[in-house]
Amino acid sequence: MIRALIFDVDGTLAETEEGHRRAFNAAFAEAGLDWAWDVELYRELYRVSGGKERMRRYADMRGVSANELSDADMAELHVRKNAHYAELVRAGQCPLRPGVERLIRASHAGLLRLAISTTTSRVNVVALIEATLRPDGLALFEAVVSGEDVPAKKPSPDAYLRVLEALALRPDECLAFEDSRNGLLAATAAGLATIVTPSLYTCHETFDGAAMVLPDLSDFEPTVDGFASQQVPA
Ligand code: XBP
Ligand code: MG
Repeated sequence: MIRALIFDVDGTLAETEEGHRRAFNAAFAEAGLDWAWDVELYRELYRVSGGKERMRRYADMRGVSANELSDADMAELHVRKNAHYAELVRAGQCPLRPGVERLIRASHAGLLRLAISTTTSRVNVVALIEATLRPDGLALFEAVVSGEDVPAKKPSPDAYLRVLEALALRPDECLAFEDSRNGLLAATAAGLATIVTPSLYTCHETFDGAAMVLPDLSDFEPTVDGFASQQVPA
């Protein structure tokens, strides 16, 4: 019996990565760095989960050492980047994907429990949910596990295991929603059946092991013992 739905954030609730990419670039320019991430480069960097980790990978690619750009510098850049991201989100630049609000509200009204498992930072989760799921937003979710809450980011299952622990449910009592291969690997490693809706930065990935791959959640229905959708799988 399905008792809870667990959602990834970036790419799954909303197409956020263009917002993150633009916010990174704004923070780089503000800091006087000659770094500019275009779509092609960001697609490559996106394989690294986590904004700080992604910046460190790029610094390595450019041969910029940790002496030149310390972890504290990275953390400061990331705070600025997240501030730019919050501004974009508040300006309506990252609306929810089709079917997401309907599914969340119908499930909540139908007494399914809801949770979030993400590798993004908590401030970004809060900014997105407050801007898009008004007025109750975060109160709809019983557990929110974000990047800083776990030792390892996706594809590690840590964020999903932490959610299951918080909900005190078994994996077969929950469904996970993801948009990326790293997210799918994390959810399946935690034992969860996973619905994948590929997004802008993940549509070229492969999703072996997904319970279902759909273009979006516009007609997705959780049922007592599973789920249904009339859409042609992606
Ligand atoms: C996606 C990510 C994040 C975002 C940027 O996380 O990998 O790193 O790209 O956010 P998910 P931060 O799909 O699990 O939500 O800069 O806060 O890391
Ligand atoms: Mg995602």
